Amino acid sequence: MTMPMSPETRAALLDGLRTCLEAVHVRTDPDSAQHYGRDWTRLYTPNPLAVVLPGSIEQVQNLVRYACEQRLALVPSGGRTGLSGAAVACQGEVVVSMERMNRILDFDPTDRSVTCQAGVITESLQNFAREQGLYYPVDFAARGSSHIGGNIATNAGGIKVVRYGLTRDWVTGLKVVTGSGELLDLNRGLIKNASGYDLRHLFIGSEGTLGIIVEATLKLTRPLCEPAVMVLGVPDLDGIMALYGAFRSALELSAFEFFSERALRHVLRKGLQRPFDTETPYYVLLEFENPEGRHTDQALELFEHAAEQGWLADGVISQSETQARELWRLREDISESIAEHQPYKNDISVRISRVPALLTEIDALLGREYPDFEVLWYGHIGDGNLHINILKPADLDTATFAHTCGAVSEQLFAALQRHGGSISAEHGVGLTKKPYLHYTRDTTEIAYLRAIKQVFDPHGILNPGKIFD
Ligand code: S2G
Ligand code: ZN
Repeated sequence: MTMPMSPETRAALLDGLRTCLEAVHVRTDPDSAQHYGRDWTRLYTPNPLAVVLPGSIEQVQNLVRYACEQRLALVPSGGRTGLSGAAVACQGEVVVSMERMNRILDFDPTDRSVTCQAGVITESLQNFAREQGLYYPVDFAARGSSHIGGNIATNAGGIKVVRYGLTRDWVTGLKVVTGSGELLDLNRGLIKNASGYDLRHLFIGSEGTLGIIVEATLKLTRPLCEPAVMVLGVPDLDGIMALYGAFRSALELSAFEFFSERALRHVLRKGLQRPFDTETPYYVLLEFENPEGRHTDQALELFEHAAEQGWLADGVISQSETQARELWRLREDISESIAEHQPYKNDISVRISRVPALLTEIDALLGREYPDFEVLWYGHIGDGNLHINILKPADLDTATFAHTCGAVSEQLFAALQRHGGSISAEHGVGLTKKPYLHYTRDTTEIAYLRAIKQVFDPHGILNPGKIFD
């Protein structure tokens, strides 16, 4: 816990912050503390010293230099849609919101690249790309709230990774203010640049602990042409990866997701329709380009073969863009439909080849350890990424529930370690997964992470306590 600050010290620090940017953008009201002091986790009480909203790179540099002088912790803040507490300010830190730095600065049709400030909303960038006849293919349910800067700081993945990869694969340039207040202008949009270490990749996924991302250059691609969506009813876990092998060998998949019947029931309660009459324990949602219905026959042949093999029991293929969107909602609306149950979330990954063995092992573990809890499975199974959500019983207090789930997480992560997996596939480490980092990174590697932190944030002011202490 931080030492209580004297009123005089607090007043002096706030005055100091007001020398870095306009006083109106230094907020200390309780509503701002609540709104900017936390992400989508609900395990921590926001308690920032202040929230500042810089409007320029120079102001961000002034803030960092002042924070260095005063040894003042800064929490960089985007859309705060994170699920690991990485954007939480509960120790008297200063939240540095990039909300005001939200402009698209440049677009080049030849380079097919766009340069934007960190505070651009993901969906705004996606819409801008569409207006240019192009596509920014990193996509997920939080697109309407998340910021590009936060997507880069967490190397956001989402629902199209099987074909388009992660945020990391689309960043061709990055401007970052380091923990010393220096501005780095990295790679500048180049496709090829063999001039030494590629520092941009250190900042991508660094969760605000190495620098404050202020601008990014991102490449764009051609749009998906008439994507078709199939939802398949799957009788058992083995069928899921068998379907993946069959469909990916014949079609260019842009998504391969799965979810359980339990997850589907929560989404249906919000008014959506079942994809078909048959109820099965699991469902696969896959998407592929289908210009003029060119691949429909092939998809239906694959469907028939899979049915003969017993990999699926029923299914539907979208007949229109509207139906494709409705089918996607069955998967994308899961997270929001269960939020009221304050779920304990695990977001794990293994190599695709290890998914069947891991699924079987974890299914047995969770059945044994969580007999009374409702456990939901869903995720980007095509990337080897599973989201396991345990819903908090209404009559169980949050602390007891979190402690119980945390104990099972130790067993879950030990199993994951045996399969060479990661305790965090896409949501990051932040605060919630920090105690388990050693299951994925060994002591040698963690020592190097700390050494890198020391280089870029020598005074330890950037998001201290996130990822590791
Ligand atoms: C998903 C969204 C956050 C969650 O739905 O793919 O990444 O609820 C998740 O786990
Ligand atoms: Zn996800």
